Amino acid sequence: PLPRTAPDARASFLVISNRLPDAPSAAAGESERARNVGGLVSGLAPALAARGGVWLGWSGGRRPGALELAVDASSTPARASFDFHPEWHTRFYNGFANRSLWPIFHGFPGRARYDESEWRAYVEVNDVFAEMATRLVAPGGTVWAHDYHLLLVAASMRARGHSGPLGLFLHIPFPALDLFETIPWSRALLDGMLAFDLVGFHTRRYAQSFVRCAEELARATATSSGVRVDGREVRVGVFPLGIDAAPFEEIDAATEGEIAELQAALRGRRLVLGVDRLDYTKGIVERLDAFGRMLELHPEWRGRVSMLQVAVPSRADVPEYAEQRRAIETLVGRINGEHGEAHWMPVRYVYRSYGRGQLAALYRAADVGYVTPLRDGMNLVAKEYVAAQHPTSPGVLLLSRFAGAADELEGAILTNPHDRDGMARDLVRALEMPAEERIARHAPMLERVRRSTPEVWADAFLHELERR
Ligand code: ADQ
Repeated sequence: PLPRTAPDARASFLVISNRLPDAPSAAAGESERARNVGGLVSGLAPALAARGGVWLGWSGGRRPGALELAVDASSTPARASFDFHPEWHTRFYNGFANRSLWPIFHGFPGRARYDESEWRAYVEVNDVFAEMATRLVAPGGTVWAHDYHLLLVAASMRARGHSGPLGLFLHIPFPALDLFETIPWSRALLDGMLAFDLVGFHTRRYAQSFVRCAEELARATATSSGVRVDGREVRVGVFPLGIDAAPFEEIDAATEGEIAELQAALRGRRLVLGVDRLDYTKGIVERLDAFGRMLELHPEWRGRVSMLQVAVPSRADVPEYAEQRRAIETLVGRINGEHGEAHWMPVRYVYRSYGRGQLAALYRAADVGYVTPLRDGMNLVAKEYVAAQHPTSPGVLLLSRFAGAADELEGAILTNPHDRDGMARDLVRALEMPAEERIARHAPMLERVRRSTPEVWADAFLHELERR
């Protein structure tokens, strides 16, 4: 642990996220969280290195008893972590964060449930993060917190005397006022967010919802840069996160081999691909259902197209996720049973994670990137699919209107995942799109994806956060 008495040893820059980017997985099926922040690491690494910053997060371990801060200064970036009390894993992480905030922020009031003891755990864990953070960072240092797990850390850090800039980036959507105010502790959450100096979102719409909630619930006044509340300025900004395109563009020999094998297995059939964490927000059930509907409406496509759905295990100890998994498995069985032939399976489904090279191979081999979340903060899979296409024979991105990425990827076919027949029609349109149109749609998207790297994103956020 860092000595509390040596302020000089404290960092001038601190990143906080619930999980450390490469923390060992806490429970079977949780390693995907680690992967997800992969983009974040590459975005933040340069800033962390340049400033000698530290990344603070939960270690992934669970242990009752005393809280200890473990600092590993030898890793790059330097890391600091602590173990959760076992109750926090249930109440804070699986509880308030994933069964209250996650569903309501994604617009699923029917799935959100509220429990006082979970809320108390959320407040407590945010307080613990704030205490650890205050020990690690100089009082005037810059702090950047990530995501819905940490909405209350700024208020708690201020109370502990932190005076430097505090920023929050929310990786998921921010809901409309009518939904937000159904949370029993909406006002406390909002006040917590308003204690930051800068709050960043992926899209304008989320930023606008936040400003609207602040106006309505906290009597804030909208300004050109955010809101004014209790005599303070809180800046609100839009910072769409991107990906490092290069690893998806450069197909190496091993990946070439994977593509060849896949193509041999397809035997000339077209491939429609879905890749997601197994989560009800991703619309996997609706997507499969629309694929089945397409085969009914357009029997000419039977035997000529296959769908592959790759689902990464996620939050498997939360009941809604286990139930979602069963729903997907049942539906895959039904579609294959109803439409399949001895020589042709309409849907292949795999429940596992893939390495980046393998993902790149799948993306490149797919004629249609079928990315149809019901609601998604951004959705990086859509961008990875674009990056992995061959510029002279690209596939088609069929993208949900309700993914943040829809604001940027204008060459995609935008679809409504709640409209089964509409989505089935859009699938056929994607499958039948002539090469010329595919190229014309893909080229500007690729340009955009290449330019909008995680590093550009991190620089923009930090520049705004530290602007006086
Ligand atoms: P996620 O909901 O996890 O992230 P997403 O943006 O799609 O969603 O990122 C998923 C990442 O996991 C991608 O990099 C993808 O390659 C990887 N992945 C998915 N399936 C995989 C598989 N089978 N094997 C291996 N890797 C797989 C949250 C928000 C998003 C937001 C991101 C970043 O919900 O909306 O885009 O944070 O801010």
